[in-house]
Amino acid sequence: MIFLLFGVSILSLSCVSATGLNTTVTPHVTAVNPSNNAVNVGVDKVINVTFSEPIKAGSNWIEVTNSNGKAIPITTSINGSTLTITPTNNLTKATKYTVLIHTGSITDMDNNSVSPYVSRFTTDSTVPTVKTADPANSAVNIAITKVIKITFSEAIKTGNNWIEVTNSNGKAIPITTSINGSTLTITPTNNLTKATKYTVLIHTGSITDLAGNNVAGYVTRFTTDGTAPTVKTADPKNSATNIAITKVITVTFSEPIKAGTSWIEVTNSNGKAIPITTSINGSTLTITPTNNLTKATKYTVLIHTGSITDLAGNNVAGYVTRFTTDGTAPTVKSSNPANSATNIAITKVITVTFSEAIKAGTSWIELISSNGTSIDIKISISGNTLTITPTSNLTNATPYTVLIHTGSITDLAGNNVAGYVTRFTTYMNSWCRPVYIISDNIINTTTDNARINQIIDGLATLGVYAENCGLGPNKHIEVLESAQVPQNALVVDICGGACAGTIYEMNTTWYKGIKGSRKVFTVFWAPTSVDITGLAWLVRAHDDDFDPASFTGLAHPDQYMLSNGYNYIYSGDMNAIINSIYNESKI
Ligand SMILES: [Ca+2]
Ligand SMILES: [Ca+2]
Ligand SMILES: [Ca+2]
Repeated sequence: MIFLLFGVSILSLSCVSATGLNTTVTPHVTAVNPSNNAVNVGVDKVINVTFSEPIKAGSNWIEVTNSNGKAIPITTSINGSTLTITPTNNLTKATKYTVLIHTGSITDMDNNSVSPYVSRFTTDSTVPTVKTADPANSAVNIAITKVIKITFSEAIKTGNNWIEVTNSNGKAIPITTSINGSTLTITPTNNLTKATKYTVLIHTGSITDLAGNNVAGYVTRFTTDGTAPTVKTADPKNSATNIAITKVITVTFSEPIKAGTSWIEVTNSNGKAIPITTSINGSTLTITPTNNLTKATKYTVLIHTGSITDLAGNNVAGYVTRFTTDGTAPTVKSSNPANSATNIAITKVITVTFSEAIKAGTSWIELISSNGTSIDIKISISGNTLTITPTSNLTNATPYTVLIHTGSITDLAGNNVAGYVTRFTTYMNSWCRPVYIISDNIINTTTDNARINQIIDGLATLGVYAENCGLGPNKHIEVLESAQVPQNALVVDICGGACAGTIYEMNTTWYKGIKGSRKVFTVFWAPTSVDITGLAWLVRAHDDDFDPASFTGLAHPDQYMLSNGYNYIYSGDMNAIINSIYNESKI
């Protein structure tokens, strides 16, 4: 406990002792600013003298004397170990000053006096010089709104002489000047004159450094913009074709421009000016026709001399550019389904893509099924694409035709698409052929069609698509010659009687050529005058005009048909007939 008490005492004593150690050491100067013998010192300089330890004012005085040995008025202050000497007035330029710290004027905290200390410096005697001028000396093509800037080697202030900017007649133009740090700004009161030589005169004494050292007289010259603006680009380019009728014309110049006093025109192929508005942004002239242009028409853009000038007022030379609006009809690039596509879903939405953006014309678009029925559709257009949406599901195993009539679609300029046709067939069961039925004139049109329709309905319940291709003596040939009947079709010929010539014909090269890969099945609707089943000889019918006349009949017509790949049924029973067609349709 006693040791600890002593420890506290010792700690306390050691502080005293530390101070005590300094008690015999006099403070001395460790730094002075301005440094001893410094030159070019600012006339507003505040002098700082730093000591080796904290100080206080003593009883003697501190002096700053000029080159005449005369003390100048000062104030002093102390902060820690630093003495600050502030001259009451600005110093005199190019003058040697002496700082005198007399013995006893400063002491440390123990009243140890500073040794006498002397430091000298000389104030600024260097004249400011021009470092840069903007515009540079002899610069050309200077904007008429140019603000002149001259930068000096040091901070400056206004002197008592004048600054001038004279034009090529030697006449001074009105200006204002301002100074910021080392930069002189000269602002002409009015726009300069184009293509004119100007002289900037900084007379000796008009500018000094902060010490009052005069800048030497300085002259710089520049010439304002005398270069006419030229056209760099035009859009549309000269002689461009196929230009949209909504085109906005832009012409870009070599420099910023403004409207002149002459006019700008756009004329059509009759030489008649169309209504336009013009606007300018920077170096770009925009010409906007008030109305859509006319398709397939040659237009001329005329920029008359004096209609456009640069900002200095230099006239653009007259300029002409021509272009022709869109005269190209849109063409079909693709359709979906593709032409002749098969197995298309009955929910399919049809799209047709054109070579360019399109719009609806005045004619119509149709979707027609193979029996000639026009399907209800909705039409929409987006960009290059026409969309045809059937309002209800299509029918399976049915060929459809899309008809884009001439004039139903145009490009945005109004050029008509040429008439276009594309076909597709909807989904067919993979296990059966679509059935196309024709009939002789057997009873009468009503009964014959009713029979066919009953067969179609019966097949439909079995999942087989069938359609009525008509009645008549030559329908069995017409159906094979029809491009609407697909090659995978089962063609059903309903006959009211057996004809030797017709059966014979089925094995001719010509018949097989029009038949292609289709399958043909014959229904002999009983009762007929003869059933060919097991018949030894089928005589040529009296009304059979089959060539040659020497053809008198066909032996074993049933075997002839079967051996040539043609099945038939002799029946008057509707269910039997439907079932036989159903079996024939299976693949
Ligand atoms: Ca200077
Ligand atoms: Ca120019
Ligand atoms: Ca076009």
